[in-house]
Amino acid sequence: PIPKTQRAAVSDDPSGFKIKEIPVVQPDQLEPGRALVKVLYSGVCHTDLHVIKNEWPVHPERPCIAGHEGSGIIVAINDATSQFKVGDRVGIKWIATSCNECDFCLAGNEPLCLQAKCSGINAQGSFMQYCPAYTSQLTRIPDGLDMAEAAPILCAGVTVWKALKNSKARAGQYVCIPGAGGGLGSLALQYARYMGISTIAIDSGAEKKALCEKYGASAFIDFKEVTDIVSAVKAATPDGLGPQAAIITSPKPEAYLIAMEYIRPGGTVVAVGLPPAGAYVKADVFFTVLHNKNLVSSYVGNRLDANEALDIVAKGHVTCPIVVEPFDSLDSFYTRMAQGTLAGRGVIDLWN
Ligand code: 8ID
Ligand code: ZN
Repeated sequence: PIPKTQRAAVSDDPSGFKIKEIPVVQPDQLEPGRALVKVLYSGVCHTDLHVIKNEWPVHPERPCIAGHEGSGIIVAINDATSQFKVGDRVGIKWIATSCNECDFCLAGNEPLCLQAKCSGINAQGSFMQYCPAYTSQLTRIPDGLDMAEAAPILCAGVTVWKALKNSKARAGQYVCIPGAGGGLGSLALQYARYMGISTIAIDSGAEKKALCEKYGASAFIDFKEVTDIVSAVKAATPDGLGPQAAIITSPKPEAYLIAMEYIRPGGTVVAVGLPPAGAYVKADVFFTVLHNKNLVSSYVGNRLDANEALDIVAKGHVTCPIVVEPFDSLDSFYTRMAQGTLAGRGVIDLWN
């Protein structure tokens, strides 16, 4: 039976959020194109922290419920044309819905759809026990994949998988990952390894160093200890010319000031981390041209990217470095993330 009320992390104003008892949308109240998803686990992305702290130029429609790395089970559905049915294991992503008919959607670039809604911004996210999710962007979770491990793949995993593809780096080459000990970064190290790409990790502290080395990083550069990071990154490649690409997964602007300098001639910097407004990428124009360097960006991924990212985890090529704690730990996860003391990805258990 579906209960009348549920626990949800509701943000009424920019001061933060409270875990409250709120009504559950009942099956007969579900709007067309929606599925009621019983959320089991939700990853805690740094994006939710930026939004909660109100430090982005995009602000949520409050009251809002954040969370965009949800894994759960469909308990009701109001969509006769959907491939999904009650009982299916599904994921809730950052892109909550898209029109799937505009030029962007048709080209597989749903994140650019003008009708797209984002979980926690203008659609309810996964920090609630029963989410009335749009069916248009639900993701199927492969059989046998642990639901807690699946959760972070819905944002962190798909994002870095797509970013690595956008980097054009190939097997045998090197990629530098600033933020390598965090949620996105620790997955990026592993997707890169799966692609046959060597990694250079940048982050800070012994715990993150150990995590990065466990995931195959060929070098770890501590950004709080090393003063000349540019030289250290270049020196970590066999010929000293620098890595083919950098996937910037750091939420701080500093990482964007040096990446164009340390990538290899012909290489590519992929902007992924989203520091507060006012951060800039620094690129010396003369050497950007003479060394033919590229700057691209990567914004989550499409439905196929999500399926691929999950499939790679389901097959055991990537493991999700999760720290699972009860729903009440959400605030504490934010604190640890803000302090930079959380290695891997925090995941909340909505039912504990
Ligand atoms: O689609 C996208 N582009 C997308 C998708 C999902 C998330 C972008 N993001 C953005 C988030 O909004 C956030 O800005 O990616 C960034 C990283 O998200 P995350 O992985 O969820 O954050 P985290 O788990 O806190 O990890 C960040 C790591 O960066 C390190 C920290 O120590 C932490 O381990 N770090 C910091 I803070 N400053 C650094 C620096 N200067 C740094 N690492 C290297 N250099
Ligand atoms: Zn995210």
